[in-house]
Amino acid sequence: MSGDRRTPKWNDLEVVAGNGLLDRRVFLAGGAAFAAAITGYTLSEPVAAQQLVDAPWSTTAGLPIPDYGVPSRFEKLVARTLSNPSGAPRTQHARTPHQLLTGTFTPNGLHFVISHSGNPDIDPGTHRLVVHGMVKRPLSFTLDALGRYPMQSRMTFIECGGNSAPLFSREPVQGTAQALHGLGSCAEWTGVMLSTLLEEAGVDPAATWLVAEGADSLAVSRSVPIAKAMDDAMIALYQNGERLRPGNGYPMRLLLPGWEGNMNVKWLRRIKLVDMPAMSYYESRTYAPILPNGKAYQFYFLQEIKSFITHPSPGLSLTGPGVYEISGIAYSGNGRIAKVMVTADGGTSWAQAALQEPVHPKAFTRFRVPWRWDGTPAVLQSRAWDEAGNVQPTRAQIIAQRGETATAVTNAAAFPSQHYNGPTSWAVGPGGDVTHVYA
Ligand SMILES: Nc1nc2c(c(=O)[nH]1)N[C@H]1C(S)=C(S)[C@@H](COP(=O)(O)O)O[C@H]1N2
Ligand SMILES: [Mo]
Repeated sequence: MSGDRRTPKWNDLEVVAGNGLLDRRVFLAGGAAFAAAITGYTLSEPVAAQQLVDAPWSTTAGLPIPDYGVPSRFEKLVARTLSNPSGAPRTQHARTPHQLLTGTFTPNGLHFVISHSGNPDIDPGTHRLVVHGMVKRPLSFTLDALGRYPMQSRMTFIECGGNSAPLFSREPVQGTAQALHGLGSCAEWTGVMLSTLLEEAGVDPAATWLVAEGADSLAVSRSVPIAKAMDDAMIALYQNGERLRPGNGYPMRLLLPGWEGNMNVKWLRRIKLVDMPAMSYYESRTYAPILPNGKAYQFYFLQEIKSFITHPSPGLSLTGPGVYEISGIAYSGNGRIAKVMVTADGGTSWAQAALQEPVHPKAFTRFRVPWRWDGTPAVLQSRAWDEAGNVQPTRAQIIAQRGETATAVTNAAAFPSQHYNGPTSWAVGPGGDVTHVYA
C-alpha cells in the first residue's frame, strides 16, 4: 500500500462514509494530517513545564530485573478467561483477550488453549516423535535430533473450529471480543517442515493420508491429507522465539497453517502414513457438524476468511465525541488479506481500512480506520477479502446454509454448528457504551 503514503489533500480529511468514517490516509500520512483530523477535539491538555512533578518512582532506584520478565502489575486484567479453572477432567478453554491487545502477535502467555485432557507435563529428554506406517524407513526423533534439521519460521494463526460459536445464537450473545472470538490467536512458529521428515522416511506412493497423534492421555488424533503434509505443514518447536508453552504442545506440535485448530495436534508423538482417513473421534464426531439437511459436513479443514473489530468493542466504552481509531483483526486460511472495509452505519456505506504491513499469508492482519464520532448511535462492522478473492459471507447467508440455535450458545463443546466466519456488529450507544447486535 506504499501508494497511499502521499501527502494528504484536505479532502482526505473529509468523511468518506456515513457516521464519520475518515480516509485511512489520515493515519498513514502522520502528524500534520492527524492534527488536522482532530481539530475541534482535544486528546491532550495544554501544560506548563513546572506542572511535571516527580512521582516516587522518579526519585529512588527501581526494582531488580527479574530473570524471566512478566507484565507490569498494573496490567493484571490482561489475561485469558478460563472455562474450567479447576482443571476438572474435561475440556479446558483459555481465551485470548483480543480487546486488550493490539498488533498481530499473541503473546505466549495469552495464546488461546484448548486441551481436552489437560496439559501433559512432558519431559523433553524422553519424548519421541515416531514416523511409521507406509514408509520405507520408520524413524524415531528426539527433540535434540529434530533441532538439527533445517528450520523455518512463519507467522500463522491457529483458530478452533468452534471459535465464534455464540454468533449462531438467534439473539446476539452479549460478551467481549474475547468471549466471542477468543479461541483464535497468532504467533511466529519455528520448526522443521514435515516434508523434510517424510522425504527422509520415504513415503510409499500409495499413502494418501497420515494420522497425527498427541501424547496426552486422550491421544487426540487427526487425519491429514498428504498434499497438506507436503505443502506447508511444520513440526513446530518454538513459539514467538521460545520453546512452545506446555498448553500449546511442548515440546512439539503439528502446525497446519490455515486449517482447523483441532488438526494442529499438540504434544505430537506419532505420524502414521496410511491410505485412508482414520475416522478418529474428533474428525467423525465433534468436528463433522450436522447441517440442517441432516448431512454431516466432513471434512471441514479450512478456517475461512474472517474479521472482527477489537477497538472499540464491548467493555471498551467511548469517552465522548471525537476522533477514534477503529481497529481489528482479519485473517484467512486461504492466504493474505487483500482488503478490509468498515462501516459505521450498519452497512449502508463503507470506508476502506489501512492494513498494517507486512501482510503475512494465513496470519492475523491488523486493520485501522480513523473515525470522527459525533456522539450519535452507530453500528460498526468489518468485512474482509483475501488474495484468493474470498469475502466474508453475511450472517444471513451462513444461517441459511447451516442453521441457527434458539438458545444462547457460549460453550464450544456444546454447539451444533461451527466455523462461523460472518461479520460481527458492535452498536455504539449515545453514551459511548458498546454492545453486540446483529445488523
Ligand atoms: N494432543 C492434543 N492436540 C490438540 C488438542 C488436544 O486437546 N490434544 N486440542 C486441539 C484443539 S480442539 C485446538 S482448537 C487446538 C488449539 O491449539 P492451542 O491450544 O495451542 O491454541 O489444539 C488442538 N490440538
Ligand atoms: Mo478446537
